[in-house]
Amino acid sequence: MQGKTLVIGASGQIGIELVTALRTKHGHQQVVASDIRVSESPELNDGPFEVLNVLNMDELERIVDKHNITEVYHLAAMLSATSEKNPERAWDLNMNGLFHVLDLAKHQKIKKVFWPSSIAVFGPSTPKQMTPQYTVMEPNSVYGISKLAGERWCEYYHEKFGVDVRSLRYPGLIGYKSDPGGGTTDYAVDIFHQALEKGSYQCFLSENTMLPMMMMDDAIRATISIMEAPAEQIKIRSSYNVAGCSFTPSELAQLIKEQIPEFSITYEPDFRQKIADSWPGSIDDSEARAHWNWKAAYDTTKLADTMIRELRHKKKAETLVTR
Ligand code: AKB
Repeated sequence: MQGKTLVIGASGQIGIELVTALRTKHGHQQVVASDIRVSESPELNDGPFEVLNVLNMDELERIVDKHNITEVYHLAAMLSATSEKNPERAWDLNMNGLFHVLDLAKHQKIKKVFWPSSIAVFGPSTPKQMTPQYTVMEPNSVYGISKLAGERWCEYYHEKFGVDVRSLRYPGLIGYKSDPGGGTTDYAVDIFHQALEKGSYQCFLSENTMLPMMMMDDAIRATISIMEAPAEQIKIRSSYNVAGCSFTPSELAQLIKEQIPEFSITYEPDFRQKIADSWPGSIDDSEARAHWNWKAAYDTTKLADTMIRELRHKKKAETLVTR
């Protein structure tokens, strides 16, 4: 019998969209969604769902056995801003969750693992523009340190134990179907909601903070592509740079103003500014392009247009339902 796929951390920003995409592709019963809490999301509840704390190894193993899981997308993690406030919990979740999944793969319980890394693996001493795959990496955020350590462990488990683990260094992810939580790049999603609801936004990063970002459709496509690529094409087992587009808050605000002329923005940088200042402005993803044919489809203008159009539809539909 064909094994099933388990998505851990399915209620998060990527999880909801990834589960939907995987279920459309492989069939609803083939993809088990899981998260630490019961989900109210209709997208997750139209197929199997399990409550799972990835820090509980016995539970993880029980669910893997129960559903005959052969592939795991392990997305449960604490993001950059929340991690700064809870360093020990962040380290525990981000590292031990990964070890549990890698150990199951080492013992052949599961055959393939996806684990997300982040542009947070880079630090203030990393070259800022077109940051290459291989470069100085001295992250100074709790989240970045955990992601860099995770990358080293992924490569180690591949080399030593033959674990088929694949990973991407996600930039900030921008989508209209699900909300981010606890990240430094979250402003670039919130701004669209506030622009449509209130016509103004107070940004927690300064106006010229350039960061790498990616439309969620691109991120889901990259994730599924790297998992489907033949093993010999995956030549990097730590994590691949992937680029979408790069913009500053003021550039994004300008694009929003073109469609919502009354929109205004103010800047009140907080502790997240320091995290953002330590990250690259743009990413060189030559290896991902060469090895498994990666190419982003969304530039900043297409991203902004899509967000505004889709959020308008969504808000209109919500108003009709509540009437
Ligand atoms: C965050 O801001 O923490 C995340 C990330 C870049 O990994 N979106």
